[in-house]
Amino acid sequence: MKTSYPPKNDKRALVTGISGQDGSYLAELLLAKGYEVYGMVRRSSSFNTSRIDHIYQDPHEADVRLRLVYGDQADGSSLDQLVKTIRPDEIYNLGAQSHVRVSFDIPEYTSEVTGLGCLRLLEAIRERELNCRFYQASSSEMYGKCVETPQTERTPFYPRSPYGCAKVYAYWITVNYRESYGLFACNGILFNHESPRRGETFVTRKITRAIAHIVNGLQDKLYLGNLEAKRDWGYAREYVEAMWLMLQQAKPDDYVVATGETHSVREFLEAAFAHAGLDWRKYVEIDPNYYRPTEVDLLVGDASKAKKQLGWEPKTKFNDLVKLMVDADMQMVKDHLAGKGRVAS
Ligand code: NAP
Ligand code: F7E
Repeated sequence: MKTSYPPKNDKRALVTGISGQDGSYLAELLLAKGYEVYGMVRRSSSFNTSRIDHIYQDPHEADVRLRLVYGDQADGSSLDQLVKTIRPDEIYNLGAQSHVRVSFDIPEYTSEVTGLGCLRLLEAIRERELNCRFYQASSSEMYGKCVETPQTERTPFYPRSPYGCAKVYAYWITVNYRESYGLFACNGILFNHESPRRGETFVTRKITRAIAHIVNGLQDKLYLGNLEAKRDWGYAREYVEAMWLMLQQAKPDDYVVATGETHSVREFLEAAFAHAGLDWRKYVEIDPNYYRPTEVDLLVGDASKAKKQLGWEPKTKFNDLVKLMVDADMQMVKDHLAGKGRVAS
């Protein structure tokens, strides 16, 4: 399909994790700003680009703005080659094994990809003496067993999972390369952010997708773990704007990105089932397999620094996020049953 984009702005961005939730929204944002975008994908036995198929361009088109390139966070040589050949002005490191529960099952792999993957990119930038701005996708999971509430950029970390530990490593190595070598490297400490493109095994999407299946007679029960955990849930489309803003500042820095509100999984369930006119108690059962060896009980972020310095503020409130996710899953199931595929907005 032929696609037209706004005038080029002469900037090249490399996005790892482009096939993920955030990568797809960030790619849309960068393309709309006139960037040439290189998206790193890993080889898979089945297609793994459904979130970006709607912006994919045939590499033979004139004026190609989005190119997909192969690489892997575990393969330093591939990352180095990409940095060397593309010579990006900005790198957004979003690639990760990002599932907290799964990180207990594959801790070594998670550390390799989510932790060391960041170091490999920083080393490639340093070795190639590239004048490039770097964004690291840091996470509120680093606060884990929180030592203060709300969490700010100054709150000490206390990670509670192999994923959280890997993100703490990536956070500090990003700070270290900024301080040691003067790299323009930033950490965005993003609290949970969701959307219709959220992976199907994260709790919000698992719930909204199940509701659409239940309403359409495709599923009877929804099995969940801990309903009491509280999260600060925002809308992913808005959070990628904060990533971009961090790399446009005069100086590199670290920022919390959050809504400042916290809600339990139970509250999400209630709101989502109510929006579909259902009582969640009739459908939900607890399966202890979804419990984690160590849980993060409560997260709530203070994003005042991002507001003050980046001019960034969240717009979508909790109830609206719940509704937009339920509505999108309802529509997706409807389209699926009608034999039509569609990308979530
Ligand atoms: P996601 O949907 O799980 O996407 C992760 C991306 O990383 C996918 O494109 C995935 O590729 C890619 N990836 C996984 N393993 C890789 C490997 N070995 N080599 C190269 N790429 C690999 O995650 P997300 O929600 O968009 O989050 C983006 C980033 O922000 C992640 O680093 C995550 O840890 C972090 N983060 C997320 C949140 C949140 O609430 N969403 C909050 C804070 C931080 P496939 O598509 O092939 O699997
Ligand atoms: O769990 C509870 C679970 O997997 C949220 C990632 O993007 O955000 C995400 O990590 C809560 C936890 O997200 C189920 O125990 C109950 O307390 O949706 P989640 P997460 O662990 O907060 C952070 C910021 C990241 O950086 C991560 O990459 O929900 N929960 N029942 C469940 N969770 C799941 N997945 N499945 C359940 O059935």
